[in-house]
Amino acid sequence: MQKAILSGDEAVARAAWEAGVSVAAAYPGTPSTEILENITTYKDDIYCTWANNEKIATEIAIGASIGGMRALAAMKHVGMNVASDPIFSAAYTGVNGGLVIVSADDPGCHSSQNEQDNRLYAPHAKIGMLEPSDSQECKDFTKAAFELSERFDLIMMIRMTTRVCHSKSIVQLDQRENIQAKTYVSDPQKYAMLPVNARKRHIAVEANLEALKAYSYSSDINKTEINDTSIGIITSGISYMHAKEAFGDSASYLKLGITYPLSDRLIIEFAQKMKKIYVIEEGEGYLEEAVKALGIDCVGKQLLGSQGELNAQKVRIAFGLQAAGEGYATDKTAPPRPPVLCAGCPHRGFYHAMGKRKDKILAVGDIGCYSLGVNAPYNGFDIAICMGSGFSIPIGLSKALEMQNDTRKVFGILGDSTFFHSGFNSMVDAIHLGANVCLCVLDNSITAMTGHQENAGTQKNLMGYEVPAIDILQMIYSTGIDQTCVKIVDPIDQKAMGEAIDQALETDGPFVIVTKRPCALLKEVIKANKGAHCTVDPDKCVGCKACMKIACPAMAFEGKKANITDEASCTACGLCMQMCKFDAISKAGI
Ligand SMILES: Cc1ncc(C[n+]2csc(CCOP(=O)(O)OP(=O)(O)O)c2C)c(N)n1
Repeated sequence: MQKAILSGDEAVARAAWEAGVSVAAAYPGTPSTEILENITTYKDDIYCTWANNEKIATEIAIGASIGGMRALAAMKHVGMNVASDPIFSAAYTGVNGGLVIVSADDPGCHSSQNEQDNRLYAPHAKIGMLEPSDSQECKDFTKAAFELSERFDLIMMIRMTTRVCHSKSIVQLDQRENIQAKTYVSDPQKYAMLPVNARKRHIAVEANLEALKAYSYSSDINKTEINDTSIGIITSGISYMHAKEAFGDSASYLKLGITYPLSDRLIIEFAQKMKKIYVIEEGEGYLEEAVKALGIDCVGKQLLGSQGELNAQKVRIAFGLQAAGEGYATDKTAPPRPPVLCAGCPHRGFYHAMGKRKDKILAVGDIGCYSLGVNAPYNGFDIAICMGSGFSIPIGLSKALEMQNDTRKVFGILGDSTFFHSGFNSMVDAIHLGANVCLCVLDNSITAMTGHQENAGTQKNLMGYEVPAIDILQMIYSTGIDQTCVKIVDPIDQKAMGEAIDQALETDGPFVIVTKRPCALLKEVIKANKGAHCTVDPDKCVGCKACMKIACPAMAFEGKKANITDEASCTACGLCMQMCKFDAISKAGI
């Protein structure tokens, strides 16, 4: 049998193909992004697409499922908040073709605005949940999830975490199953969630969950390992790996693969064989609360806490085992390296121009590469909560300032992908309400932060086909905003950028700035810039450090002079040239 070394995300993609999935949709988000990117490998068999947001991705998958095909939607944990509206109601309808939602959680907030534990969604939304621990399980559980979804008429969730998504391990490969499409039969009582139908479907989903719970007792997706019975560990997902690494064979394990609904019987029978029970889990005390609710005495969260990622060392320390030494320790510490905007990043020009007018502005950011503008030297904004809120928080904030006679103008900042995700909805309200705000769309023609995914503004889709790019400007004009209050600028051009911001500051009411310049790391941009870089004439440089204020990582100050120390990453954007009053910087290699 063929084997491959796959990441968890790649294994889920493979599972989708092997399970006969026909439609897959997602909005990118670390650590889930690679699932859809890898599903494109199978684009001859699976129609796969980025959606504008997670709610839409989920609804595309729901549509395909109702239409009789197996379908998958993938998202990062916070994406599930966006998708929760359709998930909670489609949970009542159940499925036709199997429907699987993948939630990739980010304990430790490596690349997220929070570290919510999405296991809590499963009981709340009334969907089944499986938690793989490694890549083989990612494949096996995802395939099983499609079967369980159809067998029990439930939406199934695969709940992963960063280490499961991104670690690689050996996976056995199988062939694609030949899954027959299920003919769509009109059935509004099942699929039209009006109150009269929803009440009945609520009864149905509870019964279906009970049936899955009964199945869970004897399912081999849950595993019991009996070793020494003085300690019994109840665990799931990546936490199983950490527990096993810390305790080895000195404890027994109940490794739960089906973590909703939990099999009470399985937990009770395991606990009865053990002297004491530890619950080892990352994040919230989800399993622990369920175990305690069965009247079983156990320890877990009081020792492990709920913040950050778990690892074997944390487990050892929490449970009083001998800490492993050398393998984990080093006597060197790396200097702190906060993430910076790349050399040539168009967002740098925007933040520099805005920074010069900072006393007149209170800015709200959003989630994207431009989030890095929060750091010094830009200190570009004070507030950032979630995708899209960069254009709606300013509505309330500007009112609050107005009520306190604070004359600063509130700026909202978000990117093209975030604009399509949910930013446009907020813009419509801001303009409709006549809010005294300046809304800035930093359009770099790609979803950069998550690794250059296409979005509705790009001319290619996920499968690589040509598609019409949706024009952001036409969308903005469609709100009916006075067109003299919309400025499109190249953010590197500091004169134009400054003038646009000044005009926004002089305008009472809504103003929109669209900065348009592609991400410096786009393949086409790199190709077009090949060999081009800036250079500093040391004879003209007076060492005033004015050019250092833009904090470009291609530049450094050496021997009392500025220098382009990293010519390879310099894109010759020319922002530094505009900072120099002594004409010491010029472009070369063009
Ligand atoms: C609800 C939600 N979904 C997905 C993400 C992951 N994510 C963070 S930034 C980002 C894309 C930002 O792209 P864009 O707005 O175009 O800005 P850029 O990074 O290109 O500057 C995504 C998808 C998230 N943080 N929250």
